[in-house]
Amino acid sequence: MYGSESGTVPDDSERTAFRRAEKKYKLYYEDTYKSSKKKRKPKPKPVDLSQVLDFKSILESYNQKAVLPPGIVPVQCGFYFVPGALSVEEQCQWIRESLTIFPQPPNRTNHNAFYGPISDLFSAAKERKVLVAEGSSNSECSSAVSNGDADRWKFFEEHEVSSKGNSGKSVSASVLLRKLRWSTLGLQFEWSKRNYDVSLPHNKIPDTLCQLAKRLAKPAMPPGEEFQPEGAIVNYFGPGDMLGGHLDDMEADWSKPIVSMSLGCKAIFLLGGKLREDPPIAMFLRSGDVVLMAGEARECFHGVPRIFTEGENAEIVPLEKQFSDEEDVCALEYIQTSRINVNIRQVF
Ligand SMILES: O=C(O)CCC(=O)C(=O)O
Repeated sequence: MYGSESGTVPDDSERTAFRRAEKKYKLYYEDTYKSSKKKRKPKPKPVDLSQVLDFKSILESYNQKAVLPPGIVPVQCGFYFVPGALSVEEQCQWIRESLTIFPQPPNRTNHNAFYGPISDLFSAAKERKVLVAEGSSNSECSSAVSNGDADRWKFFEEHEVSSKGNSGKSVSASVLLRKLRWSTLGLQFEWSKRNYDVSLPHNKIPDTLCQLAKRLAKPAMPPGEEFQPEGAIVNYFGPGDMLGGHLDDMEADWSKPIVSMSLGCKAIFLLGGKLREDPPIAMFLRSGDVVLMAGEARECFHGVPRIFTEGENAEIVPLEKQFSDEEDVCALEYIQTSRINVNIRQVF
C-alpha cells in the first residue's frame, strides 16, 4: 500500500495530506527484525506522537483548572468525542459480545466469502479446535458446522485432526479468530457493493446495544428525535492493521450520527476534511471512548492508521484486571493485542 520514501517525486501513497498522515502514524517495525536470522519479537519503530490530540488529558486538565489548555481549537462541526463514555464493566461486556455473539450467523464476517458462515468461532478457538474442509479428513464431525460454497468446513478437535493424519485443507480456530476483521449486525452491509443489502437474512441489533446507542447518540441527534439503530459494523484490529481513510456515506440521512465505540488497545484516529487533500487531525482513541459523527462530520474522511498493542502503551490495564479469571484467558490474550470498534448506524 505504501511506496518508497527515497524518491523526490511523491508517489501515489504520498499524494494527499490524508495519505501522508496515515503513513506518518502507521506501524513500522525496526529493520533489525528483518535482518536478524533468529525469530525475535518485532520491535515497533518509534513514532512522533506530539501532534496527536489527547482528549483524556484535555479533560483531566479541564476538570482540574476549569480552562482548556492553550491551542485547543474546534475540531469539526458534528463531531463529538466522549472520553471514557463506557465503564470498564461495559467495555468487558461489549468485548465479550464482539467475540462470541456478534460474529454468529446470520451476521456475516470477512470469513464468509471463503468458509461460509462459521458458528461458535470463539469457543472453538478456546477449545483449540481446527476447521477442516470436508473431504480433507474422514473422521466424524465433532461440533458446529460451516457451509461454504465450494467446500464444507467443520470444526474438529485438534487430536482428531492430527491422529487421522489430515492431509487436506485445515486452519486452526485461533488463527481464524486472529484474522477476523469485521462482522455486521442488523441490516447487513455488503462490502463489494458498498451498500446495505436488505434482502440478506439478518437479526435485529441486540436490544441492549440499541438502548446504549440511543443513549450515546442523544447529544448529536436533531431535537425531539430518537436514534434508530438499524445496522452496525464491528471492526477487529490486530497489530499492524489499519483502516484506510474513507467516508461513511451509505446511510440515507446524515443528520443522524454514527455511534462509534472503542474497545481494547489504544489507537490513533484521523479526522480529515471533505477532501483527501485536507490535512487530518490525529487523536488518541482509548478503550471506552465514544465518537459521534453527524452532519458536516459525516462528509469528512476518517480512518485508523494504527493501534498500540501490549508493551506500547496500549492502556488496557483495567481490562486486564477484569479478564483475570481462568475462564477469560482467551479473551485476555485477544484483547492484549487487539482493538475492537463497534459502530452503530441508522440506515434510513
Ligand atoms: O475504528 C474506528 O474507530 C473507526 C471505524 C470506522 O471509521 C468505520 O467503520 O467506518
